[in-house]
Amino acid sequence: MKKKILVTCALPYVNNVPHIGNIAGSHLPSDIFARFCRLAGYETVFIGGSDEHGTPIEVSAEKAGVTPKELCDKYYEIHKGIYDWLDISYDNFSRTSLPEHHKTTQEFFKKIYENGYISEGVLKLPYCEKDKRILPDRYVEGVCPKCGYENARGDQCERCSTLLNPDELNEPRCAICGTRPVFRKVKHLFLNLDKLEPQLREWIKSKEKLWSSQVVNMAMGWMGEGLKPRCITRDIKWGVKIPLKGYEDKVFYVWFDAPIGYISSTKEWAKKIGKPEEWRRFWQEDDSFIFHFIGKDNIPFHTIFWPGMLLACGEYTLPYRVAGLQYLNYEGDKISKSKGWGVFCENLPKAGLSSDIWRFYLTLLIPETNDTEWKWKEFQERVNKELVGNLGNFIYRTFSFIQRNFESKVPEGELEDKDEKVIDLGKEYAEVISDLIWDIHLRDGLRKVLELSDRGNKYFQANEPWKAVKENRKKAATTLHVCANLCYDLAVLLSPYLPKSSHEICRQLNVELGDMRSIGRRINAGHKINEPKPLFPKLGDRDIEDLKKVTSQVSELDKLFEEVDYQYFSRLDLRTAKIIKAERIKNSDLVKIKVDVGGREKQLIAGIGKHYTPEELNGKSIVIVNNMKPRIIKGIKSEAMLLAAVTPKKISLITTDSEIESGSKVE
Ligand code: B3M
Ligand code: ZN
Repeated sequence: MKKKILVTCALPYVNNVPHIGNIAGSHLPSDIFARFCRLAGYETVFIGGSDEHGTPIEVSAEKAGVTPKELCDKYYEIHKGIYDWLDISYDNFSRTSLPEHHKTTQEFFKKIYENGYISEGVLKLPYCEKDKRILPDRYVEGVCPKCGYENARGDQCERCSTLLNPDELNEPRCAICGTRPVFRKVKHLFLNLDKLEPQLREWIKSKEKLWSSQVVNMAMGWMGEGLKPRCITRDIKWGVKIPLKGYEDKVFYVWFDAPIGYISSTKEWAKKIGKPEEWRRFWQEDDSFIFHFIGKDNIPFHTIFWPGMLLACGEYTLPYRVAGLQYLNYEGDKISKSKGWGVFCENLPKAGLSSDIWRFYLTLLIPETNDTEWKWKEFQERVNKELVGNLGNFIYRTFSFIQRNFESKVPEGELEDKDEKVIDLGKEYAEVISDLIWDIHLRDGLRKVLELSDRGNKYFQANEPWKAVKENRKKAATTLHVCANLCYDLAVLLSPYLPKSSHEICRQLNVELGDMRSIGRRINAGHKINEPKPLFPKLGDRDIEDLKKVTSQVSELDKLFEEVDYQYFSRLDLRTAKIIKAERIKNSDLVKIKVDVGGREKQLIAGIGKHYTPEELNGKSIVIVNNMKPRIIKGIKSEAMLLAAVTPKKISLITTDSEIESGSKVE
């Protein structure tokens, strides 16, 4: 029977633009793995989506002055665009804000509740008397009770990864104002991890050989202290509502609903392909393999909390493997948006290189066992040496030799033992590479592909077909017959890693890309190939300098959410202005407004026609941006911009509180 595989990638919070660390740390490895599973002929579904709830989203939205929904709508598109550009082959990329997910979460909860794994308890919650609010976990900082780290957050210690409750922190302080919070008693719901402990312990033990030691150790370490009930509700508004009386104004803790997102996204996929029940085959049948790809800080959630939820619910298959990845750093330091330190993905399309080139180096940097580091020097060397000098060279020299000397037809030749050995290397490597990828040694898999190409090059070199073609044409024909076949095998083996290049090799070779089983003597004598073209560009020092500049730019998108200093603010020339004349622009919501700014007349166009009639506007004292670059709107010049408070339904002009000369500075 065909293996059934469900691959998931940690659902990113959509409150910023992803950087290369996010790609190498989850999206790319899960994509390579999913592509491999499809190639191996397994039934494969690759699931992802955005994590749109919780404090991280609320905090970012608050900072940006938008609603969580607005923030997520914007960033969801950006995230999706980047993953598409990088050929991350999600079968479905969902959102946890969708109704399907809310429903799935609530049903999941009800089942756990019926099964007796939920209890009610009273929490002492941190309340900041200065800020007058209950502080979300992340808004409390203090000393980690386990490792003594001084800046541990109320939900998790970043240094030792221990999951925490805010009241467990020593010397707690409010992250906003620094004062010591007081603790208030509030009713909440808890998942009884304590009851699940024996089952969880046994389950983790059964994974000891399969999982990497980091993952097992982290899970066991956390287990070691004994499991306590964990709170799954929060006193905030943005999130999945709790279907239980008395809890109407709370929502689920984000880590309760987020992993259920894997299930809801699979459901959405099933609907999309027109087989709405198909998701059950992956989630509710014992013979499916569920692979979670996640960053190391998410390990406890995926090895204890999530499986605990699944066990409590009793209706779903538990994960088969949890692949916990470490971090990718950049040139000796942590990647940092605010410092402009890193490669930021929104810039990649501008950089002019194929996505495969980025995928190539990032694959070599997948932090499978240790943190890894992006180095431009190494990027250049690897691309030039491996992609251009090794792989690209082998493919190009093979195809162009066939074009020049055999009229673009793969020659027949006569294979001797030594040639047979080489032509069968594809099959041999396919086995080795498959085992490596299945064990999630993805980097080694790619190294093996490159090694195969290197052996191809050496074979070509040793047989000197450029000489043989004059002296012993049969021999040259044999060499090229073997090499053409290796090129095809390479294209197949390369396809989980560099999908575009793999297709390009097949296009030049004039064959369809097949799956693993098509490897080995696929190309027959007489097969006509297309015009050869080099696959990869060689990167000079100048190129690297340019790439560095382009890719480290922090986009306007993120700048929007940055704090500004006074100097920045003072570049705006804000002034009061008196409306002299307002006039509706035909067939639009625009109004043409003439204002007086301290004796000077200016004209501006504003989209407020739905909310104000020209008559209402006349005579008002408003605030404008006086040094706006003039723009032409509907053929009319607009020399300033007026300020207004805006919601999706309403617009209200900013006016002055008392009579004041027009043209007064607004500060
Ligand atoms: N959004 C945390 C993170 O992005 C979280 C993962 C959810 S996976 C279900 O690191
Ligand atoms: Zn700690």
